[in-house]
Amino acid sequence: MTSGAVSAPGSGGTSAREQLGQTAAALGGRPGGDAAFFLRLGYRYGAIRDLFSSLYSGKPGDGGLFERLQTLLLEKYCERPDRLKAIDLERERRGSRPDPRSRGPWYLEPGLTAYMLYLDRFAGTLRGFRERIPYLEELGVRLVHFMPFFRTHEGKNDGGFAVSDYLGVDPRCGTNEELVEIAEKLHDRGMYLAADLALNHSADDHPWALAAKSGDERCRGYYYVFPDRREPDRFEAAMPQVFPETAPGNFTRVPEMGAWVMTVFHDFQWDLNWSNPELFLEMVAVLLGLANMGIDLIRLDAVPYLWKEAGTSCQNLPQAHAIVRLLKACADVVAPGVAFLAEAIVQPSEIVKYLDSGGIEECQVAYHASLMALLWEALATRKTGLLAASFGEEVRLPENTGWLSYARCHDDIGLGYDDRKIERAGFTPGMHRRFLLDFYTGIFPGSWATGRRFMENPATGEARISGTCASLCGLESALASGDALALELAIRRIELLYALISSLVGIPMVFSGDELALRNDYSWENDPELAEDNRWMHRPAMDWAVAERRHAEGTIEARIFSHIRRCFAVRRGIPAFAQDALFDVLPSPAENVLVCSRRPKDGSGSAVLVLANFALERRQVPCSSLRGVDLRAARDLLGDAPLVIEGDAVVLGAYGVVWMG
Ligand code: OTU
Repeated sequence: MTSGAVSAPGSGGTSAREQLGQTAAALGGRPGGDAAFFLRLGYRYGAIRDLFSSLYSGKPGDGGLFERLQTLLLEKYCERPDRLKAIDLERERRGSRPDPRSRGPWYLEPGLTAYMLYLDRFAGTLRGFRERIPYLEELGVRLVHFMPFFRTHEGKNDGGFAVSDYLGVDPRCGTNEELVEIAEKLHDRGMYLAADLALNHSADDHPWALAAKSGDERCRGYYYVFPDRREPDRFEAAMPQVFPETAPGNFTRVPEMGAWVMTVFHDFQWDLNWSNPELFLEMVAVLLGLANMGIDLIRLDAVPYLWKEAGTSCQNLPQAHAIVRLLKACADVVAPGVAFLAEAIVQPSEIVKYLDSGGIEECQVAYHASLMALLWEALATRKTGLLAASFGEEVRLPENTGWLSYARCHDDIGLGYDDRKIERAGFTPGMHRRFLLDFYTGIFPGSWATGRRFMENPATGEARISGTCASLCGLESALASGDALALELAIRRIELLYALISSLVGIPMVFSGDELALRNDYSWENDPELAEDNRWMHRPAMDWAVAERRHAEGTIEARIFSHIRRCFAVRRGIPAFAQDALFDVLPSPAENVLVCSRRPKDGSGSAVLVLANFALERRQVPCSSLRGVDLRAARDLLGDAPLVIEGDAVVLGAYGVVWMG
């Protein structure tokens, strides 16, 4: 990994560096203007070459492939707008931790907060979105997380995850130029943009798939295509199913091709064959094309699935990690300001491998799906045992990486808890999962939730859960019954969830509509394109008339919106809640209470205790069980009020959360 490596002899006798230099001139590069590119490439050359050959040596076309990759990187660098190159330099200068003088990477800024939205459902179009930026600023949002908005499959499109043009904005949303303008506008306001790269599969009407269907051999090689069932059957023997109810099996017969195509998700989503270096090069161009539009955080959809091998689960294979590392190294040469977000809904011990594999960077941020699922478990059981046990043993993230924490997102809630920890918390795993499914679908006696089972597997009884934050918290049933106490408790549950994702760990993220307590939207049932997929119930369209009520005192909307805004604002000023701050789960004095201590990593500044009561009744937390905070001086930072003390105990109301510091 020396800079000299770029000068290694190229195939035609001239050095690789000379060849690239000529290419740079041909591309209109300025003399000396590409120094940053060559410096970055030189620094990563060895890593890129080794990863590339570990994946692709011996593949057809091997000889010129690596040179083509370098030329591609240079082309994309030359295309990169100066505005973004300047941002790259600024972000490089910020440096990384643990250098105490550095500000650290942008995505670990203290106080960073995120908001996830579907453009069409939130604002209609990109133009509409521009008008809504002040709304997000009012809430205190800094990172805007767009769901997919590129051209998709006609008809069903899995919420945009069946992409038919990776670099063409869906005309219903707007134009590429408008996207670039939005990114610029966000940057001008000190905000950031996250967007998807659905890199595991394309739509079956992507030009590559269409070409493959009409007999193009090159494009056929971009997918997993088998003439008969022999290979598919070998694969199926060890592969789980993602959508067993609506898309059973992992292969689809395509009559035009007289063949079986791998389709792990829906039949219209064809898995891309990343073992083909030609496909890899295509996708590098896509990745860097996205980066060059001004996207700061690129979400790698379904990243555990990138590499397939018969006889394995086809998830989390070492080559999937090698691909992500190679993509990141390529991005670091062309667009070093860009970070990757891992969409890996697997065990935290597996997720962490997507952040860093043995000191080599992959993604920088990952969704904290297990925290999300644990919070819902604790609400249903009113006990914090499983949450505390799992969170207490939380894997430590590598330096310069962070979590994205959330209560709800566009997907279902999976029940992938660790069985041993379920047992240690006093439950039986199978029964406990069934209880949670019954609870959140309102079947369990006393349940307040109105959710649905998602993707029930009749063979195993397994399922996941759909529903909005508000409806799963009981707001929908409380409004239907008119029960004032139930309503108050539902609101408090939402407040509890947002107070915790804002304080426990990571960048807190609002799923669009949660800030107004939007309830399940049942219109999907009558839309033939959506009717099969009940995740649409928790993707309600923004109702801007309802949003107006956030300013009307006494409304539910005002209460939830101002609570989240307050969580975000207060959190920003607390050094103990910085992204890299330490945390400990303290032994809980009561089975319903979670006590967590957070303190700045470098020892400066004071600790803050996060206390949360998952019970329907008030609870007392004996001061003797709280350490690390000066109890006489402590206040509730979230409520900006003195603590309520009775005798020698701090009092928490029903579902109360206190940030004690
Ligand atoms: C992702 O989710 C997206 O978030 C979904 O909205 C898409 O439907 C899907 O990919 C296909 O593009 O299984 O139930 O470990 O769990 O990629 C959601 C990652 C999913 C998978 C995840 C997937």
